[in-house]
Amino acid sequence: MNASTPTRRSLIKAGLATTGLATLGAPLAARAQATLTFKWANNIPVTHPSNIRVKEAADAIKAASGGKVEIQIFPNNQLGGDTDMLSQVRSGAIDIFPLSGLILQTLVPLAGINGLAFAFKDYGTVWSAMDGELGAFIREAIGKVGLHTFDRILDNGFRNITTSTKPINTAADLQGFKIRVPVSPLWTSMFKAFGAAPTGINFSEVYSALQTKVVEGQENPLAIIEIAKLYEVQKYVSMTGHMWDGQWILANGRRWAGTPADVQALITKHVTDAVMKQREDIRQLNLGLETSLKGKGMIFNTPDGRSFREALAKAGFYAEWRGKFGDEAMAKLEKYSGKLG
Ligand code: X2X
Repeated sequence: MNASTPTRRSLIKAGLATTGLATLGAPLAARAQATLTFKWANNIPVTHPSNIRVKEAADAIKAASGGKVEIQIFPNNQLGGDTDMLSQVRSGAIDIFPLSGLILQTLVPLAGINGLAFAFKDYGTVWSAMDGELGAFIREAIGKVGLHTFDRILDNGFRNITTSTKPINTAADLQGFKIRVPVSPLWTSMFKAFGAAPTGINFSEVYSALQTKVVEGQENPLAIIEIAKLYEVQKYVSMTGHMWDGQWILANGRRWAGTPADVQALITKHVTDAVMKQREDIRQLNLGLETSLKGKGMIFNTPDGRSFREALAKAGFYAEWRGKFGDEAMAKLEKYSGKLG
């Protein structure tokens, strides 16, 4: 990691040298500028639409810049688990890193707000909120900790509970249940409120934690259950749809600020295109995932959401988080979700 520091510094210098007015509007490829390399890292397998579309974006950016702008992708936790990658994107060891808002919550408390249980009834509402006022409000908070956020958030999906032992039909089935949750205050709080025994584990360790039965279950969107092969170590899928989760694409703030405006524009354009295609890919995938996972031996059930909402309300979950997020933020969320709790 250290060996790359001088390179990055000189790249930033090279970048700054081209930000002068004289170069504005000059075609990228024609410029005598050093190659700008960006390290993009994430936590999911290379076959996930997030990685497929970002690879396409990287190829398009490279072609459009005549090879001068290169995005190197490190998928599947190659550079560490989420908690570690978050430190790396802050320090500049990683340049760009998509991360769940709920995990980012350890740094930006507000970024977890979209994960409040049962806030969104469908994707229409999710995109209105996240591409609208709620998303803008969250991005503003992220900007304050020295991270740049691209406007459009990647879809991860509505999350469902899987287990190796039993289907979850009502909140009572979660009593004492050993479940993995991502490392995030909201996630831990939610499953404690259900009466479960949650453990915060980075995704890099989830497969082995399930395999060795350190935990009995976990929760994730169907696309992740399929692509990360969690069906090999889990039997039941309970379609709780208890929250929607997405990944903000974060960039190191200094690196981004030191990137010439036209390179920023080029990257932003292709990253935005990639996100919109990724969302559509997940939509398409979702049409066939239940059938596909059933074919791999998973057993599905669709619980009534009522007992889960009641358990949360009774445990004071909504009241607690309303207090933490504050009235202004809750008003922005509830504009889309309706009154919660
Ligand atoms: O860690 C998870 O469960 C995952 C893959 O869904 C996230 O990125 C939050």
